[in-house]
Amino acid sequence: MAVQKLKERTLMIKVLIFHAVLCSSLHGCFAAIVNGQPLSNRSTLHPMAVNSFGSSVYLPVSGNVYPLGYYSVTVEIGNPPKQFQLDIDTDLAWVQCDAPCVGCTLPRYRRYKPAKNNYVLCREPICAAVHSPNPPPCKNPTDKCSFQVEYADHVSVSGAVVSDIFPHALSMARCGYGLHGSGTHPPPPTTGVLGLGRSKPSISTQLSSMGIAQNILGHCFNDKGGYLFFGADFIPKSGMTWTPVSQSSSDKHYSLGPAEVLFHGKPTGIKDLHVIFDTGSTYTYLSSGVYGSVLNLIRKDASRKPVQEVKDKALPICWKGSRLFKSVQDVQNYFSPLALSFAGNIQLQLSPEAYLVVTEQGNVCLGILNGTEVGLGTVNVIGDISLQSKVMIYDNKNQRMGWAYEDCTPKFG
Ligand SMILES: *[C@@H]1O[C@H](CO)[C@@H](O)[C@H](O)[C@H]1NC(C)=O
Ligand SMILES: CC(=O)N[C@H]1CO[C@H](CO)[C@@H](O)[C@@H]1O
Repeated sequence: MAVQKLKERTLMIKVLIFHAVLCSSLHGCFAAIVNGQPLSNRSTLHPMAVNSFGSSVYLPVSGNVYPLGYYSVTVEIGNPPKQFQLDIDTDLAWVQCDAPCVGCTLPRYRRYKPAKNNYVLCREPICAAVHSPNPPPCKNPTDKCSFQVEYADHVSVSGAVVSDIFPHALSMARCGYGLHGSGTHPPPPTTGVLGLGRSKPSISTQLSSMGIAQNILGHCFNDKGGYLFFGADFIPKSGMTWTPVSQSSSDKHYSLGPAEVLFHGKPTGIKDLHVIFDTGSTYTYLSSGVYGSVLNLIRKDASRKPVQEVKDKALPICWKGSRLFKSVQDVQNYFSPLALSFAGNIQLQLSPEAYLVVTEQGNVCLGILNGTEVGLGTVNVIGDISLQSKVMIYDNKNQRMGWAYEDCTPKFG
């Protein structure tokens, strides 16, 4: 009964936005987008979606792992529509709002301005959905529905849920705002974050409940950007490896496990890793013991090659060659491929470019970091660096994940 009611209400919602009023590390006002348009407006949404093909939505992505540290898309929200550049994340999404704000990185005119009637109230079922499986933290049914997102490295954003119109799919993102700081989720220089998670209010779930696209999303990142899509039309026809995802509903992230690390195609004895996939993390993070073991393997291997360990401010572990490196292609022969092997010998290949970056100083650095140092505990996070050069598919419809190797050149525009 409650589920049925929730569904009806969800279809009436336009864009669900998290309007943050209180933050810890991120001080200021942010809002998150988690929804599409009402079902009754489907016919108007469809032709308006700039890059909508058949029953899929396609979005060009800009950004890179280094030096920018993030991937983003551009969306229009509100009426009249305003453009927002959104960081791509697996968790909830938000944009900076026009409200009293400490630490907002954008000028006021570029922020999202919610109207009074855009606020979602505690009594509305969508508020319960946002907090599911926990009850919403409400005192009164007529209070504004609040939310809090805790990122793994103790950055948290909290605020109120807002709904608004999300009229277009999008065009290319072209703004660059500078560099990311440290941690897996530093305050992004973008105007906000686009959430791709598995939770009820995720964009993918909403597009599918509105009948716009199947509950499938995919992304493909390279050093120039790439693309992102919702729906089944852009799944490669061949070369896909599929594996079931963990059914645990409490897990907001896509997780596969347990995994074993392969080095140069050989088992390493580093196994039973619990891994999650997180597009909001620039680098890959392994828990201390696993990190130490993998670091040893790579160091030992490198010690036999014409590279020397060196300090570089970009990342903790770096090597220099006899000449300055220009791209990761220059170091292909000095570093061995890693892979994660899941049940059934399903492998996710991590070639050197999926775990190394070449810095502005011409050194090559390890893009695998110590997760314990940033408070991730025993979880291993597969971040953007390791998701490059693959089309990664999250098939929520069939509870599976898949990938195929490709260069991720945008297919359109
Ligand atoms: C990872 O970080 C933890 C916490 O700072 C530290 O105790 C541990 O020694 C680090 N592990 C490695 C292999 O550097
Ligand atoms: C049929 C219907 O609900 N149409 C709505 C579509 O969206 C516009 C703008 O938000 C509304 O004004 C219409 O009533």
